[in-house]
Amino acid sequence: MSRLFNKEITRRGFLGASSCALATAAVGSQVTVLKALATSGQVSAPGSLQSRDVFTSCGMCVNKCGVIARVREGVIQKLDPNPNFIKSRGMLCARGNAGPKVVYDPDRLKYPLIRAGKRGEGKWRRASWEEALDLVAKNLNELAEKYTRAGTVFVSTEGTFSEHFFLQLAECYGSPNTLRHPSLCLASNLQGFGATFGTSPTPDVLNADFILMSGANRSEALMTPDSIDMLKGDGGRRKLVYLDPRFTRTAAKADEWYPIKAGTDMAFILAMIHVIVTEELYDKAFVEKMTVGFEQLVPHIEQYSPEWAEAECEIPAGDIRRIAREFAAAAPRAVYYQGRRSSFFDNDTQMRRAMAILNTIIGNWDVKGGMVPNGKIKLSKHDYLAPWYDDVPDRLEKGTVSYLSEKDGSWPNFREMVLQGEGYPVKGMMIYKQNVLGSVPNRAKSLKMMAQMDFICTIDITMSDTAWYSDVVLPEATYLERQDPLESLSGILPVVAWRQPCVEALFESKPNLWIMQQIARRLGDEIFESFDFTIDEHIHHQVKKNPKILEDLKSKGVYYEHTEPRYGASYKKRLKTRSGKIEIYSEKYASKGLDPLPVYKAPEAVPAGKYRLIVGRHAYFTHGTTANNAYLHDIMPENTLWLNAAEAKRLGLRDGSRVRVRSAVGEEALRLEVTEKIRPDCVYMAHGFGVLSKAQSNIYGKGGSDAALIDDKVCPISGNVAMHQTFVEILPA
Ligand SMILES: Nc1nc2c(c(=O)[nH]1)N[C@H]1C(S)=C(S)[C@@H](COP(=O)(O)OP(=O)(O)OC[C@H]3O[C@@H](n4cnc5c(=O)[nH]c(N)nc54)[C@H](O)[C@@H]3O)O[C@H]1N2
Ligand SMILES: Nc1nc2c(c(=O)[nH]1)N[C@H]1C(S)=C(S)[C@@H](COP(=O)(O)OP(=O)(O)OC[C@H]3O[C@@H](n4cnc5c(=O)[nH]c(N)nc54)[C@H](O)[C@@H]3O)O[C@H]1N2
Ligand code: SF4
Ligand SMILES: [Mo]
Repeated sequence: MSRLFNKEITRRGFLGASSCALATAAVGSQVTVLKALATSGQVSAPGSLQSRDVFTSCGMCVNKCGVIARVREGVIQKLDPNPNFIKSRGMLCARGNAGPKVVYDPDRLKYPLIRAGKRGEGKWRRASWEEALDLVAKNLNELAEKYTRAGTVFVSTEGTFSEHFFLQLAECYGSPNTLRHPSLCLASNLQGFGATFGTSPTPDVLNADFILMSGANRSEALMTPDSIDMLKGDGGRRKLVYLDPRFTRTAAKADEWYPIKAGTDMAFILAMIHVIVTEELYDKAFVEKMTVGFEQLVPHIEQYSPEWAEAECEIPAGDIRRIAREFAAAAPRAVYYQGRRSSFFDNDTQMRRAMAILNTIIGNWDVKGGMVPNGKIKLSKHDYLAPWYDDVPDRLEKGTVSYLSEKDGSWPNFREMVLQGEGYPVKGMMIYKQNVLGSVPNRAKSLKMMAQMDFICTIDITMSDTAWYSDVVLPEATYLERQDPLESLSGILPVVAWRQPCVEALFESKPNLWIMQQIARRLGDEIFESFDFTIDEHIHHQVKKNPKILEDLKSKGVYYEHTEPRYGASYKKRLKTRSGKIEIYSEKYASKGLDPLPVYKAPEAVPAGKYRLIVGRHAYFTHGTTANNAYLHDIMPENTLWLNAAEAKRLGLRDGSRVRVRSAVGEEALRLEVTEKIRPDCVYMAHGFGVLSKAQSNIYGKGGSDAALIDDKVCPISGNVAMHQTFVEILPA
């Protein structure tokens, strides 16, 4: 636990302490902020003035780190890491520390709002919950009547435990059309690893002696515990080889960094396999016992020599050969870390297949320091009976890709069909915790899609761009103000996390379950029946087979079944693949007419006078969610366009000057950051800026939107978007 509590720490102090990517600092007192809001008549005095420490989970990103909220005089003064939550290794990052500012943010959503002007004009009328919910239910009923229940799409992102209730509403309402974040994020990853192993395993970063990473920028794109373990390792033998067209903070920590040509990682991986196979460095016993298809791999891989790969990926053949030998020598405590976001190129699924195969042949499966299948602690499921509707068609974009997730869908394909008027009309959008206009590539198309809607309702905590273009905006209580259901997080050390209210919900914000219940009630008894429970009842039901879970959550803020990894359990079972073994050669893919072994396809060359746009994370920001947070905004007020110094010189552009960036689908203005830290053929910008919503008062008008520039290319196997296939030109502003 931090000793910083009770010390007056200024905001500058906080910033100084968090200038490294992983910060464990304290946020200064919120009392003044709250008092300022109270005297301006914006907030009532805090309901409870007691002081207490509350176990809860961070809600600033997907990691859900364990938190102890220090509540003093009814105000969240600061958040500390919960030392019992092993997954986050006693860390709260800069965003986690800035959490209280989400609650005490003058820009947060306070009341239900109904659009008063044109969409996007920013004219709103404050409404009562009663009126706003009636309007939502009336529209959902009308949409069902006119277009069937598939005529409304339910859009959401995982990250709050309450998404569950939103998906339940979609199911009970009767829409097959749910669009979740995986087709913007990790769908190709899940597909490529799933096709090989029957599951997407977790690299045992803490115990691996050799880690290879392709663009998984863990020092800035934080994933716990990997971001911390990657730096520490367990015994000082660790070697990290990192490929990225940019010199990131991960590159700075790596033993070797190669500025790989974007989109060519598969060439590097195939050449590694080539060396390991031809030099017989693979694990023969493992391959024999645990895999199918090695005999097809041998002739297939012959064409992919290191010399061939060097011409593609621009990593010297000698280095590829050496790295392959070192990697095999470190086996099985060696991993090709697959990363998370795999929305880079349209061959991402096959690229992840290649990674999985490379991991397989060195025999690193389900052993210490290898690729470990995830465990998950069982919670009892909440059973409900969704009404049956006869006239509901299949998902709109069904059949557009080889493997479409029924639950997650494919955002770009879905949107395209709506725009082309194919299939059937979709005229309603219910949106929960997803910022479509910031997160789905080709913002102009998303705006067009939204313009075609009869009705859009967004449930958010701030006036996101998507809320700004909606008809009804409903304010959810923030993660520090609500009780969420328990969440079982899978991993090498599976854990149950929970989220308790630290303070009463401010203004008129309400938890998602309440909002869903109120909508369900208005949609009729048959739907409401499934929602007729309290959150406490739901939680008690979740732990009914193991009440110890709740006891531990109350006393420690977290529940673990075991706190040391357990390896090898999967060897006793059939894997969830067709053959029951690890599939180097995929019969499943062959039967769908897909390449059963990964075949290299070079990315389109960068046209003369243009640059490839690549995007990614900044440690201080979660997508578009935290850029307006006053503490974080203070550290980095806008994103910039990284351009290689030699190119800037050639174009006569100076560091700090404003430029226009133009792609085939949009144009944005940004400040130029001239740097040696990027290849000359790429430019880079951090994701999450360039907002349309004037209600994001700190960041409106600052930086540029990557979603406005990125073209909407799609992986034909998984339906994931491909974000790095956009070329831009740079013009003086
Ligand atoms: N701070 C912070 N952490 C986060 C998140 C966040 O928003 N903020 N989001 C979380 C989520 S949802 C996700 S999915 C993960 C994302 O985790 P990552 O996938 O690791 O994150 P990105 O920053 O998107 O990674 C892009 C990196 O790949 C590089 N790159 C681009 N093209 C190529 C290429 O062709 N080859 C190689 N080798 N590298 C390339 C980019 O320069 C960039 O550094 O991060 C998670 N962690
Ligand atoms: N251009 C571009 N697009 C991308 C990416 C990229 O790098 N570049 N990355 C992709 C990836 S990996 C992912 S995972 C997706 C993420 O896509 P999104 O989920 O759309 O990402 P966020 O910007 O975090 O948007 C979350 C929204 O939820 C709101 N929110 C936050 N907390 C709460 C809450 O407690 N309750 C409610 N109701 N709302 C809340 C935020 O205010 C915000 O409007 O984006 C993808 N899209
Ligand atoms: S990584 Fe940071 S923002 Fe994400 S859950 Fe952990 S503390 Fe919160
Ligand atoms: Mo993601």
